This record gives sequence, structure tokens and C-alpha cells, in this order.
Amino acid sequence: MASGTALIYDDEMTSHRLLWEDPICDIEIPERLSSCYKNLKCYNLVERCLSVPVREGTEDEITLVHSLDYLEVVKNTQKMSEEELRKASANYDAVFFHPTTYRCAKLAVGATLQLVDAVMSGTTRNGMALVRPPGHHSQRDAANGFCVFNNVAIAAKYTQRKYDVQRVLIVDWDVHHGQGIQYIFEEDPSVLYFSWHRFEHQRYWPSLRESNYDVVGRGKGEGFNMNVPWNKIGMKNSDYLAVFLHVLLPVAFEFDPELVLVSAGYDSGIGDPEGQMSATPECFAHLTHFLMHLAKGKLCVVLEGGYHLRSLSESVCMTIKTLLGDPLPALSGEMKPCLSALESMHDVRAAHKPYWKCFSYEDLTPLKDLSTKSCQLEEGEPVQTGIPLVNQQEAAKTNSDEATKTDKFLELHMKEILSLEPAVRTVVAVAEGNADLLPSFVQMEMNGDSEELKAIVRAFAAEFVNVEKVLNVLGNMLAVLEKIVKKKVTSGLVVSPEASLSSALALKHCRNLRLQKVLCIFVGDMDMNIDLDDGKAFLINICGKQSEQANTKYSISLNWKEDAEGSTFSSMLFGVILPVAYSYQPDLVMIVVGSNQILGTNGISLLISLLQGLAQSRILALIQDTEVQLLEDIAKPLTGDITPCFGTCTPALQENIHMVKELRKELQQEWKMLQCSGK
Ligand code: X5A
Ligand code: ZN
Repeated sequence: MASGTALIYDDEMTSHRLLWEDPICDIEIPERLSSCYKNLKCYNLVERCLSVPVREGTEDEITLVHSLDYLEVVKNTQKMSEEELRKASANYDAVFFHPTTYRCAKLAVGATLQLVDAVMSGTTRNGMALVRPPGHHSQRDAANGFCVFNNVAIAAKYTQRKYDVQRVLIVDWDVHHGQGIQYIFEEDPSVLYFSWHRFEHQRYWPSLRESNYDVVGRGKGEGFNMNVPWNKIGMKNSDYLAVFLHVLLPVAFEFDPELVLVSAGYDSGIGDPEGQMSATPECFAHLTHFLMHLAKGKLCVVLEGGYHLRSLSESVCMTIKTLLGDPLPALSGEMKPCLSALESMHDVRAAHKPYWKCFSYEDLTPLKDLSTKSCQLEEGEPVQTGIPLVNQQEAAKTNSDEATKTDKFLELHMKEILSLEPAVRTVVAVAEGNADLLPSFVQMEMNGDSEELKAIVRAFAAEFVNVEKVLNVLGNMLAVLEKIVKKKVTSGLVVSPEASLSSALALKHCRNLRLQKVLCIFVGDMDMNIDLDDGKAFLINICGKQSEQANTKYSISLNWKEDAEGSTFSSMLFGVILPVAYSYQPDLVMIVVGSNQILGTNGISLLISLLQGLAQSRILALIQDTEVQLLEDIAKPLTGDITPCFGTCTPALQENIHMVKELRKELQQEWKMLQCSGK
């Protein structure tokens, strides 16, 4: 299995720049690239990546997407005077050419292909290419929106040719619609294109009818184009998360791509003058983390937009840290999607209901008829850009005030979220009896004979103190728990024949350690004697047996029928467990795995791996079984090694579907991240 993260960057791509005054284009500056690289160095991330050199994309590669005529047009800009460059630029919407533009655009293509080669050949697991000019607006015959060649679209076609890949997923989290990518793959079912974008009922650039949610692809490609329009500015972490959980991820797992490409624009981040959204840098860590679970981890992130230098460079760092497998900072902010986001989510889910099994069981009220004029521009109504045209000076001043405010905010915010991070990503383990059961990559805990901890164990479970072995395991477990809480390590794994007893003791000790919120997840049928009354823990019980207990304020039960690795497992994961977990915002996740394996090993490792988005990746796993395979499947994701192999094609089980539906209905008021409709 491939490991490591590739980073592709070259200073030369900073030579392309705007030579004249143009208030629309003057945000696409060379410093966008250099400030990202500088910040990566500052976080010591450059030396942790495999540095891959750039190359030029060849004419054959460029013409996988673009016409020969257009290639000639761009080529000809090399020898133009400034006056001629101006004229050539004016042929397109929001574009500028420089004598080095052709060279840089070829490097941007080549850098992207180098990344794809590193990942597809298995040299690295994933990676990021920092490129300029960006690509997603450019079309077969046209430059558009600062974009010259469509780097990501070319990469998708190139991969399909060279590596005989059937399915590629493109996730476009740039705040603009990558209409160029949409046009290129509109009729192609082998490339699933997902884009969210500032839309404001078609009032925001590029103001296209075809950016709306009801445009789903054509011909054979019907259902393989997903547009999520943002009709309000100020979208937050919870809005982005909700769209991932309820729109993109269910479809992406069902599509089961062999490669994921990200059109990674960070103009969807806080402080950006174009996007006007509010997502903080760690949000991009979470988006990246989710995507790392697809295509066996083959994830290529390619820079598109992003115009607030601080926001852009912090978000890029968060993306690369996550690709490297670092623990994730907790997602900040109130976990409640706004009404406008809920409406967009409802609409796109309804539009895609005919094409995806994951939506086919949902009650989605029919769509509004968009052929009516309701959302279209009035004749002659001005198209809005990021900066309102009225009173430019005033606007420029407010914008720069805003930008400085965001700078200050981000400085504090990054300090805060990164100070919470454990020094290293380590997993500490405890096994009763023979330690050789555990995979070699975890570190053993030997402090269990601390008298202080033993006293706690004795006080807790007097009837077991005569069993020396149990006393040791429990003492060791408490030592692991303390290390996690004190941030000496990230996560821990404890094999205990008494998982139920261990979990009760662990939870009690969490209270001693003053943890406010512990998310407990029990998998398998086992006795639970944990005490939930003080509200400092929340229990999700995944069990095969029908439990008599009703759901309460502090616990829910998921009665799961038979093996759940198939399509319904994803509805439980993205439809219930993760929304509840993210809404709860725990300080620690404790997962207890009983011997009755109802999820299967793949299901367990996927669950554990995804839960690392919570509680700064602090997870204590308690395992009753000593089956070596299970231990590995649990230990591996805890080390940041994501290798889930996820079956998708099992038929949905009606009982499970029904259970998930009822549960969602029942819990939506309390757990807002479950919501995915404005109705
Ligand atoms: C790549 C990108 C934006 C163009 C905006 C023009 N382009 N108003 O973010
Ligand atoms: Zn953009």
C-alpha cells in the first residue's frame, strides 16, 4: 500500500502576472503561490512531503481537452507586446495574459500530471499541486475566470487513458462554479463532477443558468454532474459539512471512484473577497479527511482560486497536514446548517434522486419548476461580482479593513486550534497477556502498575482486585486514557476481556479528568453498565438485538440487521452517526467493540477512521476480542493509515433503511447536523 504525500511546486509559476490595471483580475497575484509555500515551510510541512518536480504539459496532453486552435491562440501570446496582450485578454471574460502565461499554464498542467503520476504509480498515496494559472473555468476553446488550461479536467482524461481507470471523481470546492469542467464531462458517466458555488439565484459570476442544482448532466452522463448552489453568502463550516455528509459522500461512496481529484479553490474560505464565505481553515482538513476514504486513498488536490493570502495559505497547510495523516483539529462553530443551505441540499438531493440509490428511499418533495423565471436574471440586471461596483473606493476600504480583521482572527484561531494538537501521532496499546497480538506499529503501555491508578481500579471494581491480570489491564487502560487526555499521545487501543467493565471505568475516569463530553460508541451486543445520567457522555449503541431502551437525551440505539458493509452502512454512517457525532462536538471518542461483529472489519475500520474528525482525533478503542485481523483493522486507522476497502453493491435492507429514516426524523430537532431539508 502506497504511503506519503507528494508536493508539487515551482517558483516559476509566479512569473505570470497582470501588467495593467484591471479591478477584476488584480486579485490573482503571484504571492498567492509563494505565500502558500512560505507558510508550508513555516509549519515544517515541506520536508515531510515528497517533493516532485514540475514539467510542462505536452501539446498532446493539452489537446485531450482543448482545441488545437485555442492552443495556438495561447501559444501566440508569448511574443506579444503589452498592447497586444491586453487585446488578446479582452477576448475572454476575466482573463489576463502575460508573456510567460503560456509557459506557466503548461507548467500548471504538467505539475498536475506529475501529481497524478506519483499517486497512480503508487509512489505516494496522495498529494497536492500548487499551481498558477488555475484551471476549472477554462473551456475547450476559451480562457475564462483567470483560467487558461483546465488542469484538473486534463488530469482526469490523462488518468483514464494512461492507467485504464474507469471512474474519476472531481470535487470542486472552489467558491466559483467550474463550468469548464462541467461542459467537458457533461455527457461522460466515467467522471462524476461535484461543485458547490456562490450562486445567489444566478446573480453571482459567472451567472449561468447551467450552474443550478437541476443541471445533472446529459445523455449517458445524466446524474454525473452535481451542482450545489449557495444562494446566500456567509456559509459556515456546518453548511459545508452538511453538504458533504448528505449530498456528496453518499453519492461518492456509491460511485466508488478509482481516483479523486480536487479542484481546490480556497476562495470558499473565510475572509476571501470573492467568496464572502465563513469557513475556517480546519474545515478544509475535514473535507480532505473525508475524501481520503475514497479510491483507496488516491487523492490529488490541485489549487484553483483563493484570494485572501492568509486564509488561503492556512487552509492549504491544513489540507496538506491532513493528507500527511496528522490528527485533525476539531471543527469550530455552531453545528447547525443555515436555512438557505438546507434548501440547496434538499433541491440537489431531489434532483439526483432518480440516479442514486442512496437518495432513492428518501421522501423528497418534487422540485420547483425552474423553467419559470423565478431565479433568472431580469433583462439588463447587472451581474454581481465579489466587489459591488457602487462606490469602488468605499468598497475597497471596507474590503481591506475586513481582510485585516480576518488576518488577526486567523492568527489567533490557528494558534488556538494547533496548540490543542498532540505532539506526535502515536497510538498506545494495552493487551492482556501476550502483547504480540498487537500490530508492531503501536507503542505498548507499561505503566499499569502505578499504585495510584491501581487504587482507582480497586475502588471501582472491588470484586476483581484479586484477579491480578484484570487489575493490570485496567490500570494500563487508565494510563493510556490519561496520556490521551494530557495530549501525550493521540489515541489508544486496549484489549480487555471485560470491555463492558473497562468502558464503565474509563468513563468514570473521564469525569475525574474533567472531560465535559465523551462520545461512547458501542458496537456489538454487550452489557452496558455505563452511567449516563450526568449528561457528560452520549451513547450510540450499534447492536444486532432489538433493545428495549428508547432513545434518550443521552443515548440512541441503532438496531442493525446483518452485515452492514454495503450501501445501507453508508446511510447509517453519513446519515446518522457522523451528523450526531459532529453535532455533539465531543472532547473524546470512546469506541467499544464487542465480540459480536455486526459491522464486519471493513465497516469497523471505516467507522473508526471517520471518527477521527471528532475530538481532535482523540480516540480510545476498547476491544473485547483478540482476533488479530480485527486488532489490525482497528489499530491501523488510528495511526492515520487509511485503507478501507468499502463494499458498495449489496442490496439495501428495508429494515435498516426504515430504521435510519425513523431515527433521523426523531432526532433532527436535537441534532441539527442531521437536517438536510428546509422543510
Ligand atoms: C479560479 C477562480 C475566479 C474568477 C472570478 C472573476 N476564478 N470575477 O477563482
Ligand atoms: Zn474561484
